[in-house]
Amino acid sequence: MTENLKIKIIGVPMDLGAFRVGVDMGPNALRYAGLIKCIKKLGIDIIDIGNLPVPTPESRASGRKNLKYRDEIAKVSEELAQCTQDALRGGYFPLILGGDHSIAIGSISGVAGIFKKKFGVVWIDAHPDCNTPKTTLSGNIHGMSLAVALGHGDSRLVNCHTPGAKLDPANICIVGAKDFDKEEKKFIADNKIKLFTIDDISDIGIKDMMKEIRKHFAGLDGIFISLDLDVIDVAFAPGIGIRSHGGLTYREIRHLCRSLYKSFNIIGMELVEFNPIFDRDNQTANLAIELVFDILGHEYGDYQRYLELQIN
Ligand SMILES: [Mn+2]
Repeated sequence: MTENLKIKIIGVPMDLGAFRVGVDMGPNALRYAGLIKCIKKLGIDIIDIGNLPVPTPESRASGRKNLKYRDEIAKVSEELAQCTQDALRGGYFPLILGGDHSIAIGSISGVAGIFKKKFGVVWIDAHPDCNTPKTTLSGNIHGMSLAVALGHGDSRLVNCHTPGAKLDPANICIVGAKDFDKEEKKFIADNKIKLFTIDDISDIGIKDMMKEIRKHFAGLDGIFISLDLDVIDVAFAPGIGIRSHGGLTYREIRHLCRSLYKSFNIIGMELVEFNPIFDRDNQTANLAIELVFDILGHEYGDYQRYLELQIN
């Protein structure tokens, strides 16, 4: 994947799908933390198309209680789908910076525009985001995006970019989930979705889990990574929309991302739910950059930052 790699950065300052202000600042905070500068140093061709326009929640009424800001999210999703598809068509690796996890509706629709149903998604997240307007407790669309990609829920969202489901339930693996709504458990079972909970990872370890994911995804043309940073324990990633204890450790999430690089033809990724308001000393932003490097098959971490300080 890294030979002749070209990256297109797409910022999506979306916070209409979540309930807390701050994740809209994610894309710019990652830029400020040096994400693009660091990638450029590798000699990789990188274009930043900037941020897609997203209305602020204060400027709108939220609409239906079980489907908040549906119209606005649908519109941004259409644009993101087009940008993602254009990036892939131009031979770029789309690196999409959220924003809350509702952006997956657009990004996965864009990937589906090129790869049809011959791609898989690794959904790395503390939550499975498998609610529908019928089952949601909060009405926040960031908890529905995976169900939408599979063709369930509000029809305007489901029909983003092209009509119907974008993803076959067999072509998804949820990794690291630990907080489920009751109806989500049923959704996962009914759709026979491959799931590795945080306890499964504790039981079998990342190595054996990866072996199973490779088997599960055999025969697909490419893999898209949807990385919700709330899968990481708050001790290592405090700058998160929904913070929780008991998530993946620093070592586990980095190992997982390096293993994904070694295992798959990764065609694009999104980083979501980074909330710089709650970050401490850029801890979460720095980790997010390291995870991007891991997924691209490059090294970046404390030691490289130390060397940069010595050299400059
Ligand atoms: Mn999520």
